Amino acid sequence: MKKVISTVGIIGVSVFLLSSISCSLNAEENVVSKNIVSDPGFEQGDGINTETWKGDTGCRRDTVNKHSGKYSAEITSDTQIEKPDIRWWQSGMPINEGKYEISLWYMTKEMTKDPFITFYFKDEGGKEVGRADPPGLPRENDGKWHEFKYTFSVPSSAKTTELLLRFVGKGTVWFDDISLQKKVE
Ligand SMILES: [Ca+2]
Repeated sequence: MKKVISTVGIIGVSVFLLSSISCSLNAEENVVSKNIVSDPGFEQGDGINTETWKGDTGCRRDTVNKHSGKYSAEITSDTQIEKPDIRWWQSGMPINEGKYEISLWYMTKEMTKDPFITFYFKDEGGKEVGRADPPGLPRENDGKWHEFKYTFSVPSSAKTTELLLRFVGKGTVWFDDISLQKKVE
């Protein structure tokens, strides 16, 4: 009797382990790479120009309104901005051919135009070989954090990408917790 129970026990444990393995494989099916954004939560340094992020005049790290950690990336203007726009940007993120998904958190207050983001793709020599222009981030102007997600394709000649977080119009936008990961086809 003891032997029967232990055999049943072993089979039960094996089935449980096999089903956990298949669950974790399914969970990782869509997103395979690690986040390629450095300092994705704007936590390193307190200025607008660090080794990872650069910012134009009008950018700052905010300690009051943030999605997580100590800081977020704020862009604000009390006059109407058209061209050039105001940008936070990060260059040199390693990338290769395939589909990528960006996810970021943003908050808007009194914005007159939707903030937006742009990707530039560059080859080994740093020459631009393409770009992706996701739709604008809907300006909710409700002082609450919203998640924005977008999937795009990267051309075969691209080796790095530059991400720009862009501001036009008037008001304030905050960005935080940015993730950029490769997806399985
Ligand atoms: Ca943060």
